[in-house]
Amino acid sequence: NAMLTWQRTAFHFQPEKNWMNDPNGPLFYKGWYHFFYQYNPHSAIWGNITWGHAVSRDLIHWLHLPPAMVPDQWYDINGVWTGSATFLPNGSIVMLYTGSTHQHVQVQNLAFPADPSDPLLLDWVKYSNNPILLPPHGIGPKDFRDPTTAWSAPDGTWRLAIGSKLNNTGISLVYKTSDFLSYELLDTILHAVHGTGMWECVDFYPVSLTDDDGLDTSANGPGVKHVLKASLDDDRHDYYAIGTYDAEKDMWRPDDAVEDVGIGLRYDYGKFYASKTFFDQKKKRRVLWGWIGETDSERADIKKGWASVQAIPRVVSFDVQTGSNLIQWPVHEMEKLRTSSERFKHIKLHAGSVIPLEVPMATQLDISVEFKIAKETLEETIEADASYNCSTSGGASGRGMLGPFGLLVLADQSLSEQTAVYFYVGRAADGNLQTYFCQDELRSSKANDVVKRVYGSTVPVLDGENLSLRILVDHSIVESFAQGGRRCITSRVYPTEAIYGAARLFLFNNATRAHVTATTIKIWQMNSAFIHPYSDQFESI
Ligand code: DQQ
Repeated sequence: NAMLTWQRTAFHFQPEKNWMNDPNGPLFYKGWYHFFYQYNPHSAIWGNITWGHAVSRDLIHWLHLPPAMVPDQWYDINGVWTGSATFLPNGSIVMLYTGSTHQHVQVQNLAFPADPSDPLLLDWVKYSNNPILLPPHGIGPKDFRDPTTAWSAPDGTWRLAIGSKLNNTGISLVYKTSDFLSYELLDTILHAVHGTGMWECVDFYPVSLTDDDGLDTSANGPGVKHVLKASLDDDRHDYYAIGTYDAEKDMWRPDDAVEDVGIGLRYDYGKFYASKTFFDQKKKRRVLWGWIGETDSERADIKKGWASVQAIPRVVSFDVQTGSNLIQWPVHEMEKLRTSSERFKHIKLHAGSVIPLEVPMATQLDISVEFKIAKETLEETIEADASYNCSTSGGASGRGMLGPFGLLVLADQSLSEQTAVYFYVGRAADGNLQTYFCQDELRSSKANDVVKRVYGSTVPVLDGENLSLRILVDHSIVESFAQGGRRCITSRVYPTEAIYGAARLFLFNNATRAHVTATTIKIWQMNSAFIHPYSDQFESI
């Protein structure tokens, strides 16, 4: 059971025990970051859904608080499901959430802080006239959930979006309200994508084209684009697209129809779902929370007494360099957990080599590496490899001329267990180089009840750029960022041998042709975050 204990994370958010899923209503209020989440207080599997609650000064160290809302009304007795917070101009908070009724119908409800002067927002009141919205005509009673944060429209009233589907078309409905008590369904929908199924946890927000600062959800105008995100119930990934919001018509259109919501970009190509952003007024940034589920068995989860973690909160911004994707980067506060570091320079990785990186411990790490492929190898490689696909490639053991190369994390000395994070470079049909970023879990664990995959996608690499990786290793989670956050991949892994002091770290180059140099390597040991259980003494903070 030392193995099961080891799997608990040190700096990724998780409750003290039991089941967690979606992030809910994240917000910053009177000096505290609030994080609510879908929680089962009674077991390590989904059910009895309640809003768990925790607060933090810095998004890293947390105080657990009592549940904010429990299923205790006819309109949410089968679950206090996902919702979002909206700040009114006077600074007060409106919380909208989905309730699953006594008849399992999905309805929308309203709640507010019982005592706005309490920075910890310990008590929540459900509105006496709940539910405020029932599934509209033509929408299935179980296809109507997860209200967004509201934004203000040019006419001075509010808008909010709710995900649904019509046949197999994923859609986002839009409602208009001036007081959050009565609502009007607009005849136009925000957006629809054929074949994408039910849209869960829709998120809709502006990004600035001119600077890195985040924008308030109501911001619009020149120099602003809008991101629409949907969590696809059918394939369990979070898809976003960047586009233009017409505030007069209440419709959004993707910049590039091929990269539309549900068929184009994902926030994360690994395990990452039901995410939600909020605007952090304190640091003028937009922060993304995402649920990282388990990929072991329910039996194992019950045995260990808990399930799921949250990704490290990520700052999201528009990538001005490519103009076609977001940048996601761990909040800078997490760098406070860095302790000692190891630095290496110019390590040559000959084709076919594996090189150990000596670090004191390899289970709580923040790793950053840059790679350079020798120019000659690039020029002489004519191989057309346009059809490479991380997921079907067979992973890090498959060999091509220019890849795979990267790191092996949570590996044991004999490499019998290893999680590979790597690049693979191919030549597309048009003759240009195409870079793929992949994460291979196939050998991550000897346990036989674990789902193991190879995840990944192409990643944009601009002229003159080196290839770069940042990898957060935290016991059973590997969260990786390529090219400064243009693409992300998160894995849950369950090593049986590569744990505690037996965990190792390696560089590898499994290419047949490419000589690769790891030009700079920085590896930080990471402290554990303080995660405090709740006690009444916090009420006096
Ligand atoms: N989880 C919630 C729903 C949401 C789903 C229920 C997404 O509101 O659609 O726990 O994971």
